[in-house]
Amino acid sequence: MALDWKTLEAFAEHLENAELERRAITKITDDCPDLSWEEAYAIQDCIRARKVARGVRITGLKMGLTSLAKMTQMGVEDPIHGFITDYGMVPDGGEIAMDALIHPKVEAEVGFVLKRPLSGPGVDIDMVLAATDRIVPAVEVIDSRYRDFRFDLKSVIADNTSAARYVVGSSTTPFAASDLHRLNVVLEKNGSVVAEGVGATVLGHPAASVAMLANMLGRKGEGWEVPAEALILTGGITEAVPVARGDWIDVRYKDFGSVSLHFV
Ligand code: OOG
Ligand code: MG
Repeated sequence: MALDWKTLEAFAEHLENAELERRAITKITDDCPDLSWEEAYAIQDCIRARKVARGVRITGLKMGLTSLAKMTQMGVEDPIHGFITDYGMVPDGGEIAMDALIHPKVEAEVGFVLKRPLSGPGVDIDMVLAATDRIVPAVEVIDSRYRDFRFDLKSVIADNTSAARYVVGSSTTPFAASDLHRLNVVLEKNGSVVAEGVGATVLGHPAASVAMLANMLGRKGEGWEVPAEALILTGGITEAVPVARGDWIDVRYKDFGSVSLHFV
């Protein structure tokens, strides 16, 4: 790595302050055009360490940009991963304060909880399904710290993949994890359908996203794995939909469950 720890830490502080002070900033690669993938993830790891040092609990991991719709929307080509926190968790039907966010968007996702950890290389869909404890309908609220959500892949990795809030829904019907590629999802804003999608949009099958995460973490090195008992968000099935104060979001997952939230 060309950048020393002091510089990486300074970028992490800059990005985390933007989150905490709800301030949009210019992308990291404007200041540092030669940033490497390793350095981008190292900045994300610094942000994580800063939060953990203040007592924040890491509740899970997330994949991002796993669907063609999202890759096209953001103009990027590869999936990325980040982490989610205890303070990001909002109960189903709960309120999300606009005051604490910059320019939030919502996306329908599927969450996995594993019963045993997985680490690559060589993890495939079948291994993920065999290690799955349960699946849950979930909505992610992303909130890029970059002005107008304008970033490149390395900048968004450093910014913990725009992670902000998430809601886990109630599952009304036991849905087979192996059938998730057939899951139909409808996202409504204030009673009107604004986005629709099917599970296969996520790398062909949402379990493939968990497999890819395990393989990416395996490459990262010793001790990195998809943990058991944590929530793993597999990436947006729908494109991300901007929200404003007063909006009600309802996401219906056919034969699976639903999630609702209110922006106040
Ligand atoms: C990056 C985060 C993408 C997803 O599910 O695709 C993401 C962004 O679009 O700001 O969370
Ligand atoms: Mg997401």
